[in-house]
Amino acid sequence: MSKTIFQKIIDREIPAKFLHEDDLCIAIHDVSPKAPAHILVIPKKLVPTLNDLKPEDAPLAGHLFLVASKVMKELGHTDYRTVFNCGAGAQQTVFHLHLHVLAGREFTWPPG
Ligand code: IU
Repeated sequence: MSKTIFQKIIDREIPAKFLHEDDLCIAIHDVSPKAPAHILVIPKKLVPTLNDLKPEDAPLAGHLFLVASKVMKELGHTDYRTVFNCGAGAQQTVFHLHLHVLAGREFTWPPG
């Protein structure tokens, strides 16, 4: 199976702007930001979608949110939107789990 674009970023085969890295995940700036701050928190483990998370991944899932919160604090944001797009019908385009975190503008609800 060919590597996802995020796996190539994790493996440093293609560049990205890193904000965080640890044993479980990375956080990078989205290359096409939808807000003044738009980061992606990406597990190193290849989990294609939220539907593929297993009960044993619970600590990993929680860790993604803690890293999101830490990075946004470091960037000076207390108000932000977190999004997992799950499946093509929800506009997921990269099938390697990632948490979007967006900040720095007004958001509407419900999302489009
Ligand atoms: P999605 O939820 O799968 O649609 O989000 C994929 C995101 O990955 C999207 O916001 C892209 O702008 C972003 N991205 C990136 O940051 N770097 C890349 O090389 C590619 C996509 I391809």
